[in-house]
Amino acid sequence: MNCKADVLNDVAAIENAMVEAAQIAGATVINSTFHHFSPYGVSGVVVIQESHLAIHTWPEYRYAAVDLFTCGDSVDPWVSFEHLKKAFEASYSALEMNRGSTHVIKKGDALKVKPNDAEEIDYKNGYKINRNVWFTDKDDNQALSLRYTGEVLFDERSEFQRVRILDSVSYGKMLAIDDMVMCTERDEYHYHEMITHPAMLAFESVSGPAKNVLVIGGGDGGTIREVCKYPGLEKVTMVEIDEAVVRACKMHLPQIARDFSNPKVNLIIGDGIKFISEAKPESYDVIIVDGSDPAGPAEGLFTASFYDNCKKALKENGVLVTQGESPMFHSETFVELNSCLKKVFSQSQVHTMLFHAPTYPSGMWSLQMAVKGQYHPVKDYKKEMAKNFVNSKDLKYYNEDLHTAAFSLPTFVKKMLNN
Ligand code: SPD
Repeated sequence: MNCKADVLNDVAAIENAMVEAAQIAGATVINSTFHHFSPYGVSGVVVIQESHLAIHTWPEYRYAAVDLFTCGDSVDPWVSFEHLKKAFEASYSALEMNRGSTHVIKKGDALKVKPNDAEEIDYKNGYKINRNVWFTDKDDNQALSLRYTGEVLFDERSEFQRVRILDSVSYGKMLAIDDMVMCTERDEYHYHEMITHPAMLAFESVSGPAKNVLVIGGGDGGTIREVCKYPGLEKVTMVEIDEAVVRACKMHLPQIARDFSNPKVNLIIGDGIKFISEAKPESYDVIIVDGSDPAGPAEGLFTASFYDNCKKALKENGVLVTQGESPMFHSETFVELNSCLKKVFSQSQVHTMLFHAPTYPSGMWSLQMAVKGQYHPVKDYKKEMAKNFVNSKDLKYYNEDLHTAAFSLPTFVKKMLNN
């Protein structure tokens, strides 16, 4: 009652508030659907693994009816209630009803009967049901969904973000930050090989082995794993803002996080933006910016001042590479980052690569490379050297031909970048 009328007519704000209400109460959100009625009113439901939250609003009466259904002890619906009270600036009346309590219902034999879609796994006294639970990485109009088993192996809200490791059905274990896929066991090598090897080998082609490398972000450890494959490497410093990411990946993604104990790795838990602003000039051969999408702590990794500092910290002929989002999904960020780098370096020193990332929205992902020197990462690269490296290290995505192919852009992408 007495809610803010504007909010009650704002379908996006209501959906956000309801999803947040579910999340902060500890629920696992499976899906949400919301509808705006003309001229006034919104109805919607958030399906959670533990049941559902539903709302109907009457903005003209400044009134909303909310049902918070939960199951089990892990979710406290009153936490959702408090959140919504604040979001709608509401006074209220509330009623709690307990239903389905185990003292009034009795477990029958049904669980022992194998349901049609059950997995052949004995789960306590019955069968574990193969649940239809999906993780969705989306913007307002597009999404990528991966089905997962419902197993949440790690779920922590750090000071910076929500860090989760989920068990996906087709892609193995997955690291998700907030609601975005960061990597999965099955396809992580696409990203980690491509963010590392073109830059390392472009540098090596003109200046000899990269000895001192800096990775900003990259908390899962996949990028340092690739960097550590170079015998000429002396030191790789990794600056990751969120220790929870490192901890989660060490625990649950050991194949990706396997090089944290490598003596060449210097792990710093701290702010990469601050670190680079204080870095010694001309100190790194290669800088790899392996951040997440530009929301939350990664936002500053998409700014001119950050790249200006990276440029200063690079040695002559040094190479910078940064994840550049998708031309299809985050078109604006993709274009802005490219143009920002061209301003900081110069038009001829910035090069765009594309590669296939099955578990990132749209599947087409970009990397931006900038060289601090007058050479070209394709024309001046030593293919034979790259081939020997690829064969000796048994890489799975990058190879000496792909080095060239990755810089060949589709016509629409060239046009987007005025190339
Ligand atoms: N939308 C996904 C962008 C992810 C970029 N970083 C991934 C981290 C993997 N090391």
